[in-house]
Amino acid sequence: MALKDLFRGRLHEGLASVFAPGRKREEALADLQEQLLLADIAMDEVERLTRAVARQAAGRDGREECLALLRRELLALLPAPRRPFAGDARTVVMLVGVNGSGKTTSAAKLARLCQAQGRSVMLAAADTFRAAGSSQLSLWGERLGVPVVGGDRGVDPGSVVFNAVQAWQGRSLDRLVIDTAGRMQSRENLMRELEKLVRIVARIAPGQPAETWLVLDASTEQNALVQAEKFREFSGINGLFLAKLDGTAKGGAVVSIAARLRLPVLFVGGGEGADDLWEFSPGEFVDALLGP
Ligand SMILES: Nc1nc2c(ncn2[C@@H]2O[C@H](COP(=O)(O)OP(=O)(O)OP(=O)(O)O)[C@@H](O)[C@H]2O)c(=O)[nH]1
Ligand SMILES: [Mg+2]
Repeated sequence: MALKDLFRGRLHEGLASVFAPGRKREEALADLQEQLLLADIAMDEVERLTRAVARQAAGRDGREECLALLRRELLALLPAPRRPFAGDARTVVMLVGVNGSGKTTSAAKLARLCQAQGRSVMLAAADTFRAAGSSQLSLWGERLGVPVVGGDRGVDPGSVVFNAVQAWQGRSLDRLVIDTAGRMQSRENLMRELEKLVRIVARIAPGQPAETWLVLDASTEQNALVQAEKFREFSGINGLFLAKLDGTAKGGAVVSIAARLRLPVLFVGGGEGADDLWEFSPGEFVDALLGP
């Protein structure tokens, strides 16, 4: 399944009338603004997009031409994509985020992807906060046949991370995916703990974690910016994992999030199964947003 089949924006329905031939310019632009807002793109980006289209669309009135303009402007808002798993560099990935955003499921999906790519992978269950935190990932590990390093509830997550990185190195595995406990970005002590986890990884494996991704729930992303700023401060995120895109018809919020954070969206989660993972492609995403 392609990304555009997972997520179907409704933008095209409204756009048909916006770009109808013979429409008054002001009316059309006001409509365009409304349609973009309905797609969940935030006001700042909507204004940028509308301004850009207005500027360039002067003198042109073809629907196709205006759509192409909008498509190009939407693409320009999204940071250039990156392919974190393209090479064969040994990589530690750390997943961080608020409670329930989809970290554990996403860790399993990434492990599955590594397997599909023929890479050896290990999972680290550094969520020792909740009783079920570690066992949830262990279950995934069993199902997928991927080794999991974990710890009982209440164990210092730092020690789990320490053991996991050592085991990963000792066994010369390609990738290690570390699942961390969900935490509110406003809880300073929990954020400090995350900072410590990153330091532990770096001490044992210099240069790692090469990837630290903020897992965002695509359907409840209102405060994604605040989240991202805090997580960036404490754990240096360099990419976004957008989970639960299947649960929203709106997806336009992705545009605002990625544009403002200047962080590339790397993967998209679209279901509760291990195979429900998509590599993010700005082009495909914008096509899905615009619709057929
Ligand atoms: N539909 C859908 N559900 C998802 C997706 N990713 C995760 N979920 C579901 O969302 C819920 C929370 O997912 P988890 O992976 O446990 O989230 P988490 O971030 O690890 O949660 P905490 O560890 O409690 O912070 C579960 O019911 C998952 O099955 C997705 O891409 N699509
Ligand atoms: Mg979890």
